[in-house]
Amino acid sequence: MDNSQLVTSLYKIGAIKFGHFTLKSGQTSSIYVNLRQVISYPELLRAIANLLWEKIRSCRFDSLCGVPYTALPIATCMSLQHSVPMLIRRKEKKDYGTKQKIEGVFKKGEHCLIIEDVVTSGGSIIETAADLEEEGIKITDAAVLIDREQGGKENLNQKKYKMHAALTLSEVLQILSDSNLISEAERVIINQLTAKRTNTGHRLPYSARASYCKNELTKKLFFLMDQKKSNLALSADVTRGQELLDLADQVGPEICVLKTHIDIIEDFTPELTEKLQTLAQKHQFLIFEDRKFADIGHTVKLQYEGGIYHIASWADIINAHSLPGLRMVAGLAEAGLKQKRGLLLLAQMSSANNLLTPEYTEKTVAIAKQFPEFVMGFISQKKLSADPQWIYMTPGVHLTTDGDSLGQQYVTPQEAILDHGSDVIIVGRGIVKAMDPLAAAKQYRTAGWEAYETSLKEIATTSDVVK
Ligand code: 5BU
Repeated sequence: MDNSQLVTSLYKIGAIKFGHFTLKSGQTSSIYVNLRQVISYPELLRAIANLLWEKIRSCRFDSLCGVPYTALPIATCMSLQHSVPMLIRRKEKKDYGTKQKIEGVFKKGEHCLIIEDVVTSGGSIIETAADLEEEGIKITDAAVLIDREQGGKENLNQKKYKMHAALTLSEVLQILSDSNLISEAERVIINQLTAKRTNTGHRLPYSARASYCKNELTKKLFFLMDQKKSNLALSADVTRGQELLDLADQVGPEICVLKTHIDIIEDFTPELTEKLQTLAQKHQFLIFEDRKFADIGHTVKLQYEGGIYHIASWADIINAHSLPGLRMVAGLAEAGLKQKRGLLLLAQMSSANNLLTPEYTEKTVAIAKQFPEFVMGFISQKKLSADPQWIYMTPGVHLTTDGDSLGQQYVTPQEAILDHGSDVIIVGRGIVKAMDPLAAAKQYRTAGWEAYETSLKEIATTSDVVK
C-alpha cells in the first residue's frame, strides 16, 4: 500500500474526518484525525507498520517503544514483523510491585526507536524519550505516521532527536483533494485550509520558530513570548519621562515589547533610559525605539549611536524605512551587531493612502534576506514570507476599528494575528488612553494570545478531546 492508498483508506474508515469540531479548549477545528480505530482493520495496521519501517530502515536501534495508546499496536506490529523487541513506557508509575516506568528487558546503552501516530509539538515523544534516557537507554530517532507541521520536528531537533514522518498534513490534504472520494463541502474545507497554508504558511509555534532565527534577539523574543504567553507590544506614546516609567512598570508584566518614541519626551535625560532598562529586566520585555531611520548608511549610524539619545546603548530593537536601500542597513548593522541588537524593516504601514506599494514591500523582504544576522523581521500589516525566521509586528491595532482623524487605520487583534498571520500586535491609544490601562492591556494580551492559539489549531486529534 502506498501513501495515497493509505490516506484514502484512513478516510474511508472514518479515521480522517472533515466538519466542525469543538475542542475541549473551546476552539474549533475543521479536520479530525482519529487513528485509534485502525486496530479494527488489521490490513491497514500492517500497511502503517510497513510504511514506518521503510522510513527508519537506515536508523540504528535495538528495540521499539510506541507512545501509548494509539502507537502501541503499530509498534507491536513492527516488532512482530521484523523480530525487534519492544519496550513499553508506563504513563503513570505503578504504586505497587516493581514501580518500573519502563517495561521489558533492556541493557544500558542500547538504542530504542520511538513510534508515534500524530505529532503536533513533539511533547509526548520528548516525555517518552526522557523516561527511557533516565534508564540509560539511548534515543536518537522517532518514527511518526502524520506530522501536523506545527513545530514537532523543530522541537525534536533541538533535543537532538530526528523525526522520520511517513506523511505530512499537507500531503494528506493533497491526496484527499486529488481523490474523488470527498464531497463538495469537504473539498471547500480542504481548499480553505490549503489556501490559508499557502497564503501565510502553516503556523509554527513561536518557540519552534526560534530555531530558524539567525538574529539572536529574535530567538530570545520568541522564547520570551512563549514563556510569558504574550504577543502584545505596548506603544507607550506619552510625553513625560515619569509617565513613561509608570506605564512601563504597570503594564510591564503583560507585554513582550515596549515601544517608545523617545523624541516625544519633553523632559528627556539619559537617566530615563537607564530606568527603562531596569524595568525591562524586572518585567522581562524588550525595548523597541520606533525611530524609523531613513538616511544614508553613514548618517543613520551616527543617529543610532550618538546624538543626545544614544539609542544603540539602550534600545534592543529599532526600525528603519527600506527606502535608502541596502547600505543603510549595513550602516545600522555596524553599530547594532556588536551590542546584539535587532532591526525591523518597515515593509507596510497602517496609515491611509501610504506610498508603500506591494513592489516596495517585496523589495524590503529581499533586503532583509541580505542581513539575517541583524534584521529580525518587519513592521507590516501581515505575514510576508513562508520563511519562519522573520517576526512580524503590526501597528494600528484596536479593539474598535474606527481609526483616527489623521489617517490611522485599525485592525483588531484577531484580524492581525489570525487572518493576517502577524506575530505581535502593537497597541498604543487602545491601552494608553483607556480609563484603566492595566485592564486594557490584559484585554489586548488575552485577545492576541487567544488568536495565536487558535491559529495553531487547524486540525484536531483524539488527544485534543473533541466534545
Ligand atoms: P496607536 O495609538 O495604537 O494608533 O499607535 C500606533 C503606534 O504605532 C504609534 O506609535 C505609531 O507611530 C506607530 N505606527 C503606526 O501606527 N503605523 C505604522 O505603520 C507604523 C508605526 Br510603521
